[in-house]
Parts: sequence; structure tokens; C-alpha cells
Amino acid sequence: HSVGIIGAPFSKGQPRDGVEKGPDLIRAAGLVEKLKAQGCAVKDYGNLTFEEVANDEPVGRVKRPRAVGSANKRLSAAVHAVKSDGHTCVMLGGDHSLAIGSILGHAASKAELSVVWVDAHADINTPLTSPTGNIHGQPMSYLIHELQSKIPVLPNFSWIKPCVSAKDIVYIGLRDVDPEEHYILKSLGIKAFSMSEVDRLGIAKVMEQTGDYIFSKVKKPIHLSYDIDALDPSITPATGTPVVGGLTYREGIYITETICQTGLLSAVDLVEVNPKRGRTEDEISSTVSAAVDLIQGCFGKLREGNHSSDYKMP
Ligand code: DIR
Ligand code: MN
Ligand code: MN
Ligand code: MN
Repeated sequence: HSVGIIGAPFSKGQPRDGVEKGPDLIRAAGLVEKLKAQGCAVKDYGNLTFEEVANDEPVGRVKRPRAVGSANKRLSAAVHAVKSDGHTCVMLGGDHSLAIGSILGHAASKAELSVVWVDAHADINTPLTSPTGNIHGQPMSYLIHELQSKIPVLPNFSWIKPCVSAKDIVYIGLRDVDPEEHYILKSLGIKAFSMSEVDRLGIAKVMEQTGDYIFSKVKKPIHLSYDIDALDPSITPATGTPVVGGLTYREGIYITETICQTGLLSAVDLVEVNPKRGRTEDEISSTVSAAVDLIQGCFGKLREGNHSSDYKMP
């Protein structure tokens, strides 16, 4: 695997300080070294810098639209460049509003994408349905063709054009979905494995059906957008909006192993790691180390063990 890493220390898609520290913490836990040790070629593109936006007043309910719009424009160009260099792109967040730029930048280098969204939340509120106004609860709504007519004009959002079809999206891990979001998921017929389906089917069948669903037509490159709050807060408590009853560590890792085995993984987001939400050092390190393990799983690390094809026994 050839991996290109972009850090996106951005937090203005939600109100809690600290999530901008995610990229550096995940690197400090040894991400690059660990990926290299498992045989990946890794290029770290470093952290993006985002300009301060003055007078970023809410527009309707939407909070900080100008900052979010401009940060994502910058991120989309960076992701596009990583894809043009031929790498699988890893975007370290930052909050989940960054999926707008990550997916648009990825889509700019590919005809069409499948999106696998692993999250406690659906992040599909429109600016008009959002109960909070936080854009990290809305990124999907800007990206889906079928919702385009429901999206009002926002400052610094005019460059954003939808790039995914409702039928090319799979959700895994949902357990905190607003009524308006539930209506959108049902009316667009979006494939979703909530925690109820994980309970009913088990994670192996969920991933088998995810594969059947996204490979039933042409095989499209996969964009995996992984919110760390998909995992249970007993494992990943250091995040802005933890929700009880989440994926176990093993279920979370199994998702990455099976997505890796499709051979179609083209970009990964790992978002919402927020050290300031951890109450102890252990809570922070458990969250960060799970994030590293998930990314390692995306690039071939197996729990059965690995060895390289040119290994010679002494
Ligand atoms: C809620 C919470 N659905 C919202 N969303 C979160 O603000 O739209 N997304 N926490 O990550
Ligand atoms: Mn999210
Ligand atoms: Mn691509
Ligand atoms: Mn979430």
C-alpha cells in the first residue's frame, strides 16, 4: 500500500475545543512508523493551515459557515493532490465537517465513489433540518445528488457540488439519528446498518452484506469515513459526542480488515478524536491508540499476523 497522510486540525464544524489536536496526537502515537513497519510506503503531507475567518456569523441555524466552507475547499485541493500522486489518502481530523472537502477532493480524481460511513450519527442533516446548526452533523447532505434541491446558499459553499448517489452509501454503527435525518435516510432508501443490525446479524454478516451491496453494480473506489465515536465510549471516550452502545473494538477493527480486503479502499477519514474530552490520560491514550489501530487495519494489518512475501526463514 502507498499511503498519503493529510492532517486537518480543524474544529469549527462543532463547538468543542480540542478536536484540532487529533492529527498530531495520532502521529505522536506512531502512525507513520507503524504503517511503514507493516510494509506500507508512507508520505506524510503534514498539517493544513486554515485562515481565520472574521465575522463568521451564523446563517439561519448554520454555525461558522465561512470557516467551514473555506477549510474544506483547502482540504479538497490537498486530497485531490494526494490522489493525483497515486496514494490512498488518509485524512486525520479534526471534526467530521471535513468529510465535505475530503470526499469532494477524492471524487475529483475518480468517476464515482462508494462511501462507507462508520459513525454513531448519520451526519445528514441539511442546514434547514439541523437541530444544532453544527456542520459536523450535516456533511452528507451537501454531498448527495438527491438532496441538492434542499440545500440553501451559504457563504463559501458555492464551490461545493454533490458528488455521490444515495445508492452508493452504506452506514454502519448508527444509534443517534435525528427524526429529520431518519426521514431522509428512509425516503432516499439509503443502506444503513444501525447498531440493531449489528446486534441482529453480527458484524461478519453486516460486512458481507455491505460488500454485496456496494459491489452489486460497477466496483467503485471506496471512501471510508470513520468517526471515532462509532466505537463504544468505553474504548474511545475522548470524542465530542460519545453515545453509549457502540461498536466493540473488535467490531471496529473487523470493519477495517474487510474493507481493506476489497482492494478498493481509496481514501480514509479518521475524525473526531478530541483529547480535551478525555477525563484521564488513559481515556485519551485508549482513544488515540484505537484510531491508530483502525488505520493500520485499513492497510493490511491482520490479527492473525502478517509476513512479507519475501520473508526468508533463518
Ligand atoms: C446531531 C449530532 N445529529 C447534529 N450530530 C453529531 O448536530 O446534527 N454528529 N454529533 O457527529
Ligand atoms: Mn460524524
Ligand atoms: Mn480517488
Ligand atoms: Mn459521530
